Amino acid sequence: MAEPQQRPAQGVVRFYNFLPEHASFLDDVLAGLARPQKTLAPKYFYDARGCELFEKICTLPEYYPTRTELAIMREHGAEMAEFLGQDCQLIEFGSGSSTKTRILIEQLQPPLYVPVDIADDAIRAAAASLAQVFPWLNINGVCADYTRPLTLPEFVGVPIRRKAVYFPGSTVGNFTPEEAVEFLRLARRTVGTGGALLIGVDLKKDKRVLDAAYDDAAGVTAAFNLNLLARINRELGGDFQLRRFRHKAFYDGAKGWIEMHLESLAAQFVHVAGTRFHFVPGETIHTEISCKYSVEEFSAVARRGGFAPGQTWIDAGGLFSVHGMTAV
Ligand code: AVI
Repeated sequence: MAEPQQRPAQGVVRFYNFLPEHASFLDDVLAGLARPQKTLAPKYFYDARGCELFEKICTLPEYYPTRTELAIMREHGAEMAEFLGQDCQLIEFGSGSSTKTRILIEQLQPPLYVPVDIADDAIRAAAASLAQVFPWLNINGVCADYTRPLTLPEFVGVPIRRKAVYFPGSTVGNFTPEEAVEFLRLARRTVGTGGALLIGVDLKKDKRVLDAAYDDAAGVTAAFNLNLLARINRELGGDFQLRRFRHKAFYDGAKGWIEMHLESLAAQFVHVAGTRFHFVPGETIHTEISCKYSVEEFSAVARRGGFAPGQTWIDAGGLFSVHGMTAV
């Protein structure tokens, strides 16, 4: 466990909202549904209902990533803290509500913790519960889209030797490899030369295991995917009939990623905010990819993003990896 130089008895908790005033959900939906391959961005899965369903996914027997990464964190959290070093400001991309984050904070004892997420209420809730568990922790909660260039607020008066981005959950897999390189370049700018990255990455494995993880027997992932249409109905006045679409997910070995779609079961018209969209039977809306990497493949992506591979931790079953890397 890293020994902090001076740990305050009571940490300071602040919030910043850097989201643009103009909500882009409607623009993105209209543009995505107008494309030849209809598309909706996976970041829109996570309204309150979507977050609830995702929490459920994380506990499903078929969905191994969450429990596997958690076990890796439990076993190697102290080594990860050592890799990051003392007085390391911890910047998490994602709300920071997970048990993995708690393990890392417990081990690292960072002088400042900065959760960055697009969902303001998720940031506030996570900060409130972390402040209870770690009353000494300074928190700068930032509501922002971390896939865009970002200047984080300073926190004066605490010693910071290094900045580290923590990006658990294999959320990097929801970018194409090219997008992942771009994302890592942004993360590299955030931490600066000599800064660090601790990132969870799902590994390549048997197609049957992957297919089941994204199309579970209880239908929770299907409900999660379909909730995107329900959200458009709720928030944008859409008229999707959910029973006329079905969840479709499969691992494409050639591409190295899971593809998730919503497939139209009939010829139909759907309206969103007054714009009409036509579907033929079998036509799909592409909603997500989830890339799976070998350690070597991800190391190559990271190098292109400006990070040198350092240490990698993997579970005994070879399902999931966590990489500690340094910005060069
Ligand atoms: C958030 N992300 C890493 C999940 C994944 O595994 O790609 C999202 C998810 N989609 C369906 N199940 C889980």
